[in-house]
Amino acid sequence: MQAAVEAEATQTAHAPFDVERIRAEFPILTQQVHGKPLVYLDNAATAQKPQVVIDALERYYTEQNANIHRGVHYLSQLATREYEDARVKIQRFLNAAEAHEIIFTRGTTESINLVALSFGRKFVQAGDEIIISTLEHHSNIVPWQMLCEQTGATLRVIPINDAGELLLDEYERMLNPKVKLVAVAHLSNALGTLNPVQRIIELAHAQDIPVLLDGAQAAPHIKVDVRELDCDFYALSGHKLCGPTGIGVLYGKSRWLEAMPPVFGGGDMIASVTFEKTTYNTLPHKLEAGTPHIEGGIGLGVAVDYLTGIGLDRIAAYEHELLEYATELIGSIPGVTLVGTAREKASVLSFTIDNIHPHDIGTILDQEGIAIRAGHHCAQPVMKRFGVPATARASFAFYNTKAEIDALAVGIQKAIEVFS
Ligand code: C6P
Repeated sequence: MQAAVEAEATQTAHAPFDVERIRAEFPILTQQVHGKPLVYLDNAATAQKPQVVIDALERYYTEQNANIHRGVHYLSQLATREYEDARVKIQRFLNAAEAHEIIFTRGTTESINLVALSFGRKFVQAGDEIIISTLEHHSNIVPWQMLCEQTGATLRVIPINDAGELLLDEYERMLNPKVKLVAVAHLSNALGTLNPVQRIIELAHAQDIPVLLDGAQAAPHIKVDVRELDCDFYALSGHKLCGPTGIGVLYGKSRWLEAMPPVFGGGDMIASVTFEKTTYNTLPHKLEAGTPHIEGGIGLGVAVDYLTGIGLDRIAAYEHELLEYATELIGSIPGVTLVGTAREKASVLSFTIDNIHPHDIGTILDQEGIAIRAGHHCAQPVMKRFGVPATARASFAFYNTKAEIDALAVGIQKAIEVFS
């Protein structure tokens, strides 16, 4: 099956990118909203689902539903196999060395909290330091703040320039033996900055400091190879990868995951339990207590195979074209200011318009059937850095088109007219 997925990817690698064919695989995209064709440009919040993923969920409940890792009966074994096969699909998607390095979680937020609670409990103490950056989503700020409050460690923040790029020299100066972890976004959700994560990791590893990448935004848009990156942890959310909600992944190198204590106790994570002493299961189960999101894991496996079938490199190239087109078109509308103009960007166009609150922009665009996000994007420190309370954010996926970006430009002009 995997060979078939990879063979298809190789075959399609040189074919033209047929966006209409791809769009036909996403039933939701044919909808009308407020009497207008839906233009879905809120992909950084969550991606739409192709029919194959929807079918997998239906198939699970009509043909496979059972609890896993517990039953000797047919359905339990079937569901277990499907779930564990999905883990292997995700292992391949990220090029992890071992399937047990893929821990299923509820999403990026839980993945990062798991590292903060488990790695943090074991390896972080008073006087230590954790490094994050100004760009982070609250999910990669608050867990570390909580850890620092509990342990007496200090949170240090890499500054950014006016384009929204990390100041690497400052980062290099911040590294020292007290730093126990560097945790940064691979791709910023608020600005679209693609961070130089390879360099960030090299610099940290030169001082034996592990690195966690928040891959919530990057994983759907660029090929992620955790072994090539050599990151220690990688967190992602299934729902942003065309998979179901409520499922995500923490990738961790075996040596860290083996050393980390479980955070949640319960079924599946134990080897044996007596009232005197409990011993824990092996990876990945040690870190996955209780009945998991079985159909979510299976659906995510189907989703990553679907993306591999199209080819992440082709997705990245096509989306790059869309972003360049949108940057040029929207950025040249008088009154529009782009927020986040890094040299390396992907998928996200954040902007403000003179004298119009981003929520009003979002509401007017919604009347045109156009879905964008308006607000602080769960990244309030980024907004503060740019001196704005909020931005409007259009975020692109491989099923979007230039015609949809044209519709966005027309909608923005309309908003400007309404408020002028
Ligand atoms: N950003 C956005 O609209 P969860 O909610 O756990 O699936 O993902 C959290 C998260 C973590 N890191 C980054 C970089 C993110 O972008 C997100 C989710 C969405 O930008 C919803 S706030």
